[in-house]
Amino acid sequence: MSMIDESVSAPARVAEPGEGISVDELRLAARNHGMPLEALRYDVTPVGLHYLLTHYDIPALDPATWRLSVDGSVSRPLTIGLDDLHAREQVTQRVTLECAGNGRARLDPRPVSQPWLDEAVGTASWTGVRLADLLTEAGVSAGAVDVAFTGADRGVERGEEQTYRRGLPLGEALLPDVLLAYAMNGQPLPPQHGAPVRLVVPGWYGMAHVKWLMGVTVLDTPFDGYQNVTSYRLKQEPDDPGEPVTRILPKALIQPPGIPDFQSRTRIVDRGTVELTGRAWSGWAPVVAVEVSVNGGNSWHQASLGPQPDAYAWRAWTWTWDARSPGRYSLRARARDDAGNGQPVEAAWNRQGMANNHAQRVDVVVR
Ligand SMILES: Nc1nc2c(c(=O)[nH]1)N[C@H]1C(S)=C(S)[C@@H](COP(=O)(O)O)O[C@H]1N2
Ligand SMILES: [Mo]
Repeated sequence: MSMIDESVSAPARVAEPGEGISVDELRLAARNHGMPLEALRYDVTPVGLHYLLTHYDIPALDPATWRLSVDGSVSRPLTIGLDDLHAREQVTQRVTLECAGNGRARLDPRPVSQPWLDEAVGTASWTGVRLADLLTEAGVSAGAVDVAFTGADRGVERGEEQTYRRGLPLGEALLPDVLLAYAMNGQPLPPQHGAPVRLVVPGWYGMAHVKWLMGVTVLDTPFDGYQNVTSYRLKQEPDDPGEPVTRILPKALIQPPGIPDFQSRTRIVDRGTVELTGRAWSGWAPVVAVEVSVNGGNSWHQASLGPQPDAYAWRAWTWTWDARSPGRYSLRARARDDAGNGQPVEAAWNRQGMANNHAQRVDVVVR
């Protein structure tokens, strides 16, 4: 690790009251695009519409010479090429990914970082091999506790030069649904989503799904890297150690109805019956209820749920809105999962703006 001057790498901070989004944040937002919300119509998000987040640069890896090492506290370290991965038993799973910073731009005060509103989400069909199969082949030592996943991308973050690296508790890494994925929606991974191979940890927020994977290292001491110990923590004060960000809290999104106003994206619909639809997901347990409210208050209407596809993929919901009177409305939706987790209507504040599952608001003018 080397430290870089503060003029190059600003310390974490929250915006001053009334401080607008800066050019630096806009630059991040333009690189790390969201999913256009009309793409909530798809069961599986087309690759180019899936949200994207990359801390540093997209690295260029040659699939022909790429090798993955599986090492650390194992009895038989492995070095594996792409052909070798392709020759192994293949698994395909539909998984909803959401960035842990989704919703951050609505917090007040606003944590200065990638300024997501509601759109840092997407669902893909991932194909690859089970991580557990490789770990079993490598022979995990008895005292192992964590597994570290190292990407190929390097940069500076809050003054600390680093390679993107995340740790996962061994028990989670051994779950049978964790994949080393080499295909997305049936095609080889595109560069921006981690080519040639990325980790997919169904149910976890985005940061766990390490792209451009180069190394899997079994550790017999807890992983203490930047992306687990400093970043991705739920904390109120800068020096508060905080709790780690893990699985995705339940969330429902509304596919915005009608047509948008270009600038404000306020929706315009004709009065009458409006079929509202959207998606809901949770990384803890299947979604069991979605409710919709019109103009706030305590009146929540039960939506109908579509089938639950794979365990960690979003499910569709619908609710018929009787929008008979012209006027301005604000629509909200909230989901609840089978583990009893729900969604707050107002955002719960934390310093990094992580894991915020407050209810989306869609403004609609009925004409
Ligand atoms: N190597 C590497 N992996 C990474 C990241 C990164 O910057 N580098 N970003 C993470 C974060 S914060 C998110 S939200 C997801 C985004 O995955 P996507 O761009 O395929 O949607 O990738 C994760 N994996
Ligand atoms: Mo993220």
